[in-house]
Amino acid sequence: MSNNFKSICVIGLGYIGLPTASLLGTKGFKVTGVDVSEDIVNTINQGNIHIVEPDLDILVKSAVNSGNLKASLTPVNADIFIIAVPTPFKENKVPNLSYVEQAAKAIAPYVEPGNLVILESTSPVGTTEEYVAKILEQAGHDINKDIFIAHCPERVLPGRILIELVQNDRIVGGINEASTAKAAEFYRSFVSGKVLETTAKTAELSKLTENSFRDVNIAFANELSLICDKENIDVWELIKLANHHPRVNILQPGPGVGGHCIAVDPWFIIDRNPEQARLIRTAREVNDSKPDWVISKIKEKAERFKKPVIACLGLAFKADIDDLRESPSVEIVKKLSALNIADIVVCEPNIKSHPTFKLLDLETAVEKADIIVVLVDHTPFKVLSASKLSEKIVIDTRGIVK
Ligand code: SAJ
Repeated sequence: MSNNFKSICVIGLGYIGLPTASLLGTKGFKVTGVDVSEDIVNTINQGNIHIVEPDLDILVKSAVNSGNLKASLTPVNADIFIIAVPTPFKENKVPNLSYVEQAAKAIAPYVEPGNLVILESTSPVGTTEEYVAKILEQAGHDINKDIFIAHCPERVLPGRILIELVQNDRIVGGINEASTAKAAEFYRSFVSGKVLETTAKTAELSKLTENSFRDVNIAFANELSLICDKENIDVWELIKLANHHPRVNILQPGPGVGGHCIAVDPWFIIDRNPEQARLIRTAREVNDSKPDWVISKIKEKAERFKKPVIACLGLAFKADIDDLRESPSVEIVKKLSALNIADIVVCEPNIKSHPTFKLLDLETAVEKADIIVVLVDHTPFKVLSASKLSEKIVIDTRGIVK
């Protein structure tokens, strides 16, 4: 543990804040996790969790039981403040920084000289300086003398969060050199990967760049899937073959790109650099148009029936998680239902119920279906085999039915 830092206040107890808070709690820090939701605060204080992530339940229970993790509705004094709130975009794809603003305003009265404030939320270039530092300065802090402020973007992959929180390299960028050094010292106390030092703005853009890189590469795979469909070529076989080249590594096509990161972050670059970010914008458009293309394929097949039963397999935005945020599968099922051309049944093994869709188990959904649409490559779906489904029409957006 870092010598000077003993207590930590984490703002936002979601997919990043909660794993971070509980991990730090088990590393000897006294952690207070703050969230605006009373339900979340109560759940955590009982040693339980409100999200699905491998091993997170064990970690939270152990941190809470040891007395090192407490959840609260309001911030407390601490040596370090970590802001891990969402940074979504508004209707017009303009970043919505209101949660960051609220978080910075909420901690301002509790920050004291010598404290370190870290923004972990994925943020447009300039947010650390123009929002966090500015708000703390307006609250009366001398941001270049009294306190340290840095950005350290989270880079963990949902499903592997606890492993990646420790093992990933981290990029730390302060608003000045002293802030960078303080923040880097803190991360080095619990990260086994490299802690790389830079400026706040470079750290912000590096995170956006990583997710845009992935988005552009998925768009390439999605574009190939349209070309292959037209040419009647198996896109999965094509990619497998092309990837034998030592310098080619094509990603996988799917029903679109979901989640709260890859489908969002590129817009933060485009918003500030509309004339330069041409490829990044096109990739976003290619990926965003994929759900409608999948729907058109389903419609084409459904026309052969009077009113078919369509089994949609998977709602999550990717395999083996319960997270439905920005999920192309949800978009597809919703739009398909609105067309009223079929009876839609849904199977999503990672959630217990859904407010709009009635969920069935895999066997029942498949048995009832005339058309099976694989939307997510969840492990339990991998038992599906083409030979056993020969009576049915299968639209496999993930290439798992062999
Ligand atoms: N997807 C494809 N084809 C692929 C890979 C992914 O269609 O070959 C789709 C997925 O199905 C999903 C979406 O892309 O809908 C995003 O999934 P993902 O696994 O690529 O990424 P996320 O959103 O779960 O997490 C990403 C990660 N970023 C990178 O890999 C560069 C993670 O490290 C970041 O911390 C996270 O975004 C974040 O919070 O920003």
